[in-house]
Amino acid sequence: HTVIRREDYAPPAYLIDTVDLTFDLDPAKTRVLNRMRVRRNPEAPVQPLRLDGEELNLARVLVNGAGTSFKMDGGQLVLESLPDGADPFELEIFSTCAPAKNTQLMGLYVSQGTFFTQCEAEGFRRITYFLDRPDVMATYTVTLRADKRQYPVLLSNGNLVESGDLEAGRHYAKWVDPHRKPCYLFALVAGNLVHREQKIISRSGTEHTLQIYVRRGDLDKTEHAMNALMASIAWDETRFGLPLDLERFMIVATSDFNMGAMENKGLNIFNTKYVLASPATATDTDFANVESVVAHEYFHNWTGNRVTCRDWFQLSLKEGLTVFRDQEFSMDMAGSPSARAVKRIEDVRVLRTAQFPEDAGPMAHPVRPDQYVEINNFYTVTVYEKGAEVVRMMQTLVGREGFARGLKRYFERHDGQAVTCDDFAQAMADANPDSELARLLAEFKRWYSQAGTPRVHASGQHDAATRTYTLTLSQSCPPTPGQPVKEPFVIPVTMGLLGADGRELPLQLEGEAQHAGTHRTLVLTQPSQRFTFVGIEQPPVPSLLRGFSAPVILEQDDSDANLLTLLAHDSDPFNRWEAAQRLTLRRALAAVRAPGPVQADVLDTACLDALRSVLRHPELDAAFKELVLTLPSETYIAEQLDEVEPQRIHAVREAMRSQLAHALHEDWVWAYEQHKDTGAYRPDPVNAGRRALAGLALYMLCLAARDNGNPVWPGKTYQRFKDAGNMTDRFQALQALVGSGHALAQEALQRFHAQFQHDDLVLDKWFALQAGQPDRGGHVLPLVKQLMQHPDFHLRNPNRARSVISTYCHSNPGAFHRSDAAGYVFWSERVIEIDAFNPQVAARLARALDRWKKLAEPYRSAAREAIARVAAHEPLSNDVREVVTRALA
Ligand code: B3K
Ligand code: ZN
Repeated sequence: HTVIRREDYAPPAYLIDTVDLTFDLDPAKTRVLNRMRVRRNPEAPVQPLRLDGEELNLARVLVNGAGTSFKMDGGQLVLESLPDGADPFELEIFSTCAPAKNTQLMGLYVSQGTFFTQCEAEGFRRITYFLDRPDVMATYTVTLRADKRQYPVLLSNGNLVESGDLEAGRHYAKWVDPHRKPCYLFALVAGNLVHREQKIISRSGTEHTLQIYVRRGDLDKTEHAMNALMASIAWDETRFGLPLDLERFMIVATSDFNMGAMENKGLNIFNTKYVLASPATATDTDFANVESVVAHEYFHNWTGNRVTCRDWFQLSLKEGLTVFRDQEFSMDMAGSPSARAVKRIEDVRVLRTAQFPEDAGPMAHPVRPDQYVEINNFYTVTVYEKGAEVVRMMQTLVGREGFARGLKRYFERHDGQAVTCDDFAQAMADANPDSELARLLAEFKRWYSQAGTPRVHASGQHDAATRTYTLTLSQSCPPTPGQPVKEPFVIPVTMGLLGADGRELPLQLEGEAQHAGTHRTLVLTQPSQRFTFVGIEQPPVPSLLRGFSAPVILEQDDSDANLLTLLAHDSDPFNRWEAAQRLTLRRALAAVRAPGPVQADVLDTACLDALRSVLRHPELDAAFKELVLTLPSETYIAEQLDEVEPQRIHAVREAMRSQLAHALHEDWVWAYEQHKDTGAYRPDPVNAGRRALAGLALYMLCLAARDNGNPVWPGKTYQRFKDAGNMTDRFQALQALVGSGHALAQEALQRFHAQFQHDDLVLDKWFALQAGQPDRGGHVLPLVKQLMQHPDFHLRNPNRARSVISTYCHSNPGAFHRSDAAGYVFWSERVIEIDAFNPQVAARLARALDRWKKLAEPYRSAAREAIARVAAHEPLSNDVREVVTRALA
């Protein structure tokens, strides 16, 4: 398999100005007529035209209406004798494909009788021969022809210009997309769908039609997505002055989709999971996800579609930036500072539990990778979430207004172009010439080129005689594959200093004429730097990396007393939460490292008291309390250790949970009673936070009941499960019963299945809850195998496969890492089985053993063996091969 390198980028030999596609849709054999206006690229040397194609049957190639000679080379269609000169010529290609046989869900495929497409990154070549690369931008005219009864709705990008009946019960629709676009943004949908419609008038006074297409029966679950879409449109206009540039904007939902959603121009295609939501079937988390994914895809309309990527190495240009934008949108929607902080904490949790491990493992790559075998493997948390952090640091360095200026400059310069991450950073810097970003641009861009999570070590020294406090910050970054040595990063460290009484101190650096308030950003650029604050009477409590101002690991050996002060008083809610995480993490690590069996008293009284005061705090929001009272995850604990014993980590965390459940019993009762009623269901952050805290309380009460055999709380929980007025309350109750292993869980699970067996998305939750439950003596793996035999289990449906298999392999370390290696054997069998029909889903699953080198024996050897078994299997997709090869390297 070939390695594609960023440094090998060359402009395309030809340009395609217009594409006129005609589809005769038929699941078994779809005929595609592709007529393009093509011309030589004056910027490229003269060379043959090589068109990409995959699993196509080629019938005819005409140049300016006449037959031409061509050859095939490794799937590419090569045309050597094309007209000389700069004049455009017409290239017509006729081919067929088989959508019903397309199990990869890339290109044109059929899901439950409806045609869908997925073209990003390289799926368009599975529809027709083309220059399948993002820097070839064309305008598209698309004619769809299909049986009218089976496929009454025919959609493509842009505007509908014509439609009508044809003979033999067929009909047609013709769509014209006025915007030039790369082919990865092409889409079509044909099927029997219904839609919700909304007309809106934008600030400039133009009317737009918004539509959401779903299967009959799902229409009542589209209101939330429509509201999210309208809110996104309004937000992008207000915050960044970016209007909707389409008369018509459509979202279509499908239940067979490899990922979350796709930003095709004017015709977004979504996994049903991120469109459909009703109080009875979706949880608060689902509602929040729908809102943020709708927003994300909508924001791509500017960041991705109007300005796109020159090549796929620049993926973070659109993804990092668009994730940043959807995060900011969700924070602005959340409203209060505390609700914003909750969103920030959730995002940082994802970064730390998914991206940090990636950055420390065999798949580590820079935000802008240098090479890949299969681009689909690089739609990663690094490109997305770390990429968003890089954009966020730019905003920190230039300020909120400076950032909006930079974005404006970016569009002024690059609208309609396919550009690079350098172009984005340059526009940001040029629009803010006096900023730290402009001054340090070359060094800052190391965030794009160097992989690995930097470590920042902080130590402070108070000098009573001079009333100064000197903070020393040092940075280092471990080697990653292909990058043994790193240059220093530009690290914005937002911080404050607290007095022992919790009051914020004025921050004045040596040499400064006056203090700059109690909150500021230090910029670390060297391997080590000292910052001396003056006028500091007493040893202060440092609050560093506020709001998680950089994606780094902060090493700070400050006292428990300092952490308790921060937890009680820090004005930065992120660091307040962080203090609790560090306190409990410290104790977890001590218990994991201690010799002998895991002790029951992992948490000490001081720690429990501190957590109790947060839970009982009169002013803090419920959502925030829930986050503070949630212990660091097993994955996060594992990342802190050089050698990982998953069973022991699981046991320690369970011991801590059980301690929390017992020691705070009265407080959990109080919390449950205070927060259990949220009235008529609304998915806003305040109500969702109350439900989250009530849910955690119920879980804790069931855990305590498990140990003391008291049936009262499990009984109440079962009652709540039955009577719940919304899915959040119902599912939390079910989780509490299943998670605490109570006998009532079986009954509840059966009842839940009977009630929701016709709702795929709810069934996914039902499967996932069981596959993700805490292991008791190894019972989860046999259960997972049993679930795969369930009549409602469908391996080929990505959502369903993930709900059981990925949940078990990725999200249940205590059950997956078995000393008999049976979890790994199961994993290898599933990777191979799924790879045979859907390489993208298989490759994601293949990453569950990324961190095998950290495992203690016997896990480590068993994991290596399992990976080697996958690697040795023939045939294997490029996708899975790349993942396992890198894992074994
Ligand atoms: N751009 C798509 C992801 C496509 C993934 C292709 N393997 C969704 C998104 O990031 O918005
Ligand atoms: Zn995206």
